[in-house]
Amino acid sequence: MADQQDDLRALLNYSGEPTWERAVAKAREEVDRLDHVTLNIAVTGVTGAGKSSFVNAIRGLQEPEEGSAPTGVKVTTKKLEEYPHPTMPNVKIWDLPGVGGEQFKAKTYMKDVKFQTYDFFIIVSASRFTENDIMLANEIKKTEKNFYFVRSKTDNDVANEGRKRVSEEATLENIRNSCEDNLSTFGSPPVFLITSHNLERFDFQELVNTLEGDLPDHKRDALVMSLPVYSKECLDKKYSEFKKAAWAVAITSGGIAAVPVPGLSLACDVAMVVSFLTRCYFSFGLNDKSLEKMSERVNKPILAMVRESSLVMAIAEESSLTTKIARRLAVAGVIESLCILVPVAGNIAAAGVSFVSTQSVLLEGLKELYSVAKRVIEMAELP
Ligand SMILES: Nc1nc2c(ncn2[C@@H]2O[C@H](COP(=O)(O)OP(=O)(O)OP(=O)(O)O)[C@@H](O)[C@H]2O)c(=O)[nH]1
Ligand SMILES: [Mg+2]
Repeated sequence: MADQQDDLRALLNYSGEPTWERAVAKAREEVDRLDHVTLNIAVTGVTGAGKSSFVNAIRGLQEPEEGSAPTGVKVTTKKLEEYPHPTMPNVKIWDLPGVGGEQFKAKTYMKDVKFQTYDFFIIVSASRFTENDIMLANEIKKTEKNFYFVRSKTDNDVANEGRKRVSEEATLENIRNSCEDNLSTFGSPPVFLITSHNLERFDFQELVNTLEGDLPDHKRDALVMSLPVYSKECLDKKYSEFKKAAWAVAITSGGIAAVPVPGLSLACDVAMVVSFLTRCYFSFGLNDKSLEKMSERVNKPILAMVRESSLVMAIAEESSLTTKIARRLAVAGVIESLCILVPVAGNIAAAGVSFVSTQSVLLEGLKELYSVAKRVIEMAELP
């Protein structure tokens, strides 16, 4: 009885709601949002600006990987292409041709690309922003959507100037000044200097911080969860988003919201726990594909190290069948390893302790995945 009281108190506390019913309703809403929130990012700019490379970079893909946008030195993006995120299909990045081509005239551009679809626009340039870019920014402004100027290929400039013994700081300063001049008729908005080959360099984090500040809460969560892991700061943000969501998943999982049923021994509970941790696993970049890429990039055997975690291994076995199937296949093996990880999970028998216990399983599982992901970042020597 005392346990049930504690449980209820904890549940109300996490939800911030005064009653059980309202807490459960809010939890369902949060979980639903986690599953269904959409985010549509439009990337535009002149031919060769680096749009497709940027689209790939923010989806954590590299050409010629399956699902990546084709890039190259000849004109490759002629029509608008939709690229769903590889593990979060509701997050879509749209590779749009720049204004000024045969099919995309400035006057009708916004209508032609169905501007209502997008949450915001990224205008990419590899050098100066053109008249067309500025015209486009003006058109976007009229629709009250947000847009951001991104200067790509900064790595090339730093390397080229470096050969002339110009420091990185001086080069970045020069590019920034020249972009500001270039956009002076537009009130010199901020320009984010990036390289699609290494998101951890230059202003990419600044861009993400700015987007986060401008997006509504649920869209911001989708952005944070979907970005590839390129730095410890980025991983920490993801960890804190997932931690924030754990209470809602714990309430919604299985019987707690309905009739009293045994906690983790029930398939639906298990399915939700597996599904939540599988989502974290992908978001933290712990899946084989991401790790292989990382290992190759830094030339270190990261994959082998990560496989020392029994939880990661258990999820890896399930998730090879995709998250959706893992959700249905609440295989006991995964939960066994969770139980080893979290002793309390083994004791879940009564519905009365279900919330606190399920939540602690989620949080402990999450912590384990986070600590493995953090070791990956350290090993890869990312900032
Ligand atoms: N060094 C460097 N090269 C880049 C970067 N972004 C793109 N590139 C290269 O620039 C070329 C053009 O890049 P794309 O991403 O295909 O450019 P795009 O804007 O999609 O081009 P179109 O589809 O033809 O309009 C490719 O060879 C890329 O590898 C970058 O940040 N740094
Ligand atoms: Mg392209």
